[in-house]
Amino acid sequence: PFLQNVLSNDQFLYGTVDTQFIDENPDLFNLRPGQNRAQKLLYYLGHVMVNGPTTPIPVKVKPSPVDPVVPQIPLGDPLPGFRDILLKESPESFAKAIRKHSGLLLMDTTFRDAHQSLLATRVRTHDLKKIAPFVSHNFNNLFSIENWGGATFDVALRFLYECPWRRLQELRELIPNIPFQMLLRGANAVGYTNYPDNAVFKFCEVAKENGMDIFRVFDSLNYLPNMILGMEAAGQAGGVVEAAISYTGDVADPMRTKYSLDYYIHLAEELVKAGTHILCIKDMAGLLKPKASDMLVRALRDRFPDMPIHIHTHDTAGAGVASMLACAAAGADIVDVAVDSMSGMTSQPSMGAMVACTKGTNQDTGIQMEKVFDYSEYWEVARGLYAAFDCTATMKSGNADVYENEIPGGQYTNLHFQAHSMGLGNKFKEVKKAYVEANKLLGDLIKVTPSSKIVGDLAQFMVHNGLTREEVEASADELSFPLSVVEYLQGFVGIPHGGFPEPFRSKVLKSLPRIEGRPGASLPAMDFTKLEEGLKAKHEDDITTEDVMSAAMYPKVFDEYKDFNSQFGPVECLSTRLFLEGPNIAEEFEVELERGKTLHIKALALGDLNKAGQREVFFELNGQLRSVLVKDTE
Ligand code: 3PY
Ligand code: ZN
Repeated sequence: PFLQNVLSNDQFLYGTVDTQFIDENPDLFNLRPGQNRAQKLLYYLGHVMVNGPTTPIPVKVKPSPVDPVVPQIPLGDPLPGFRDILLKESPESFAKAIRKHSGLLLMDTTFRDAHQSLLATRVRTHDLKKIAPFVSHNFNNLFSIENWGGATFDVALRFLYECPWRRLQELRELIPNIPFQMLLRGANAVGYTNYPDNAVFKFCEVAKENGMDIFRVFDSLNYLPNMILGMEAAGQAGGVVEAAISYTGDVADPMRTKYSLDYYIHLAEELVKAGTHILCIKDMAGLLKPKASDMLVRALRDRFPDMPIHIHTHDTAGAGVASMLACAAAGADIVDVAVDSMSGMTSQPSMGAMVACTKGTNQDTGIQMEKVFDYSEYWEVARGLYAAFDCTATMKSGNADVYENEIPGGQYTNLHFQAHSMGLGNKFKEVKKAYVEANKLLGDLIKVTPSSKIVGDLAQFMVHNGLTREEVEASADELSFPLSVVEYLQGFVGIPHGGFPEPFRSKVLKSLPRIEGRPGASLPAMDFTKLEEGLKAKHEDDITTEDVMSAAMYPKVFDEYKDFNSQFGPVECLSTRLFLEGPNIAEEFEVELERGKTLHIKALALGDLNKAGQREVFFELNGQLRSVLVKDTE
C-alpha cells in the first residue's frame, strides 16, 4: 500500500520545514513501506551525487564517460552448443562428448575470474547482460563460460547491492546454449570457512535449479574429505562435477619435493575414484611453466585416457599462453582464457592469442578471430567504467616474481593495491617477501582461498610488527596472531598435506581446542526453515529460497543488502557510471526497471546545503518534477 511519507510531502520537499516538523509528523518518517522503486532510485542517485559512490573505491578515478557498444547479433536463436548435449543427456555422456571432441576447447573466464583478478570482482550484471547474447551467438563452441562462484557471490551482495542469483537467472535466459561453470570452494561453498554439510548440498541444488551446469570443486588445502563433500553436493544436484587439484610448487624442479608429480597423480587417482566427471588442474597463481605443464598433463593423460582434462592458470608472470599451448599439446582437452582486453597479468591468458596460436593445428579451437576482436572491443570500453577498481591504476606489468612468492592472481592484485595505498613504494616487495616467510612458517601450504588469506594475514602481521620468521617462531607462544591463523591451526579449514607445523602449532594454540578430521562433520546442520522465518520477520519483501541461501552463506551481508535495497531500490537497473557517480546536471537518461517499464529521468539541479546539513536534489521523472532530500555526509 502507498503510504504518505516525507518524500511525497510538498511542505517537506520545498524545504519550508524546521526540526519541529519531525516531532509533529512522525508518520511521515516511517520510510520503509510504500516508497516506490522510481522514487527510491531518485533518492539513490541524489545520494551518490551528493556523497559519492556507495561502494568503496580503491583509487579516485572516474568511470569512463563512454558506454560500450554491443556488436550486432544475427536474428533468431543461437546455434546449439555443448549445453544442448548436457540437457539431452547425462553429465557422463557430456564428459564423453568433450573427450571425443577434436581440437582444443576453451572456457571463457571473462565473466568471473578475469574481473575478480583485474577489477576487484566489481563487474556488474548490467554489463554482463549486455554482451551475453553476442557471446551466445558467436561463441557457441566454447566448452563453458565461467560466470559464478568464487568471490562474485560475496561481492555482488556486499558491494554491488545486487542479487547473485538473479545474475545467474538472467544470464541463463540470455545464453541458453553454452554451459555455465562456477567455482565452488568445496566445503567452503562460496565463502571463506567451512559450512555445515547440508548448506553446501542445498547451495548446489539451488544453483543447479537456477541454471548452473558445471561445478569446479576445490579445497584450499587439497584436503580430500572436503573436496569429496563438495563433489557429492554438486553431483547430487545433477551438476557436472569438475574436481580441481590446486597446483603449487614446480613438478619439473627436483628440489621441490613436497608437491611432486607423484603427489598430484595420487590425488587425481582419488578424485577419479570419487567419481569426478572432469579432472582439473587449478593453477591459481600461474606457477605451471611449460615444462611442468608437459610433465603433469602427459602423466595424467597416460594414467586416465578417458578422462577430460581441464587446465586453469593465471598469466601473472607472462608465460600463460606458452603453458596452455604445452598443456594442449600434452593432451589437455580444455584450457581457460579470458577475452583479450580482460586477459593477461593476474587474469587468464588471452583468448585471441590461444585461438590464433592453435589455428590450423590439431588444437584448432574453431573460434573466429573477428568475433574475438568484437568481444574484446566491448570489454575494452566496458573496463573503462571500472577504472576505480582496475589494477592497472597501479600495476603496470606482469611479474615473474610470482614463481617465488606463489601468490594467487586475485590476491596478488589485492596485496599490490593495499601496499600502494599505504603510499610506500617498496611496501609490496616487503609484503611479498613476508608472504614467502609466512608460508614457510605454516609448513608450505597450497595457497588459494581461504588458505591464501591465512598466509597473507600472517605476512601482513609480520610486516606490521617488523618480525622475521625466526622471531615469530621463537616467540610464537607470546604473540597474538590474526584470528584466521589461529583458527587454521585449530583445524577449522581442514588438514594440510604433510600435517600442521610443529612445534609452531602447539606454541600458538596452547590449550585451545583442535578439530580432528573434516571440520564440517562436527558442525550442526543448518535449520533453513528457522532461517527463512527470521528473514521474513526482518525484511518486508518476499523471501525466496535463493535469498535463504544467500543468508546461509553471508547472514550479515545479506541483511545489509536487503536494507540497502529497501532504502535505495533496484540499483542494479542503473548503468555502471550512474551507479558509481550518478548523472551530471542536465543529463537525461533511461532506466529500465523491467521489460516494458522504463523510467525517463533528467537530473535538474543540486540544492544548497540547508540548516539540517541536507541538500535537495531535483529531477524530472517521466516529465514530472521530483526532488529528494539527501543528507550531505562529506
Ligand atoms: C576463489 O576462490 O575465488 C578463487 O578464484 C580461487 O582461485
Ligand atoms: Zn583462478
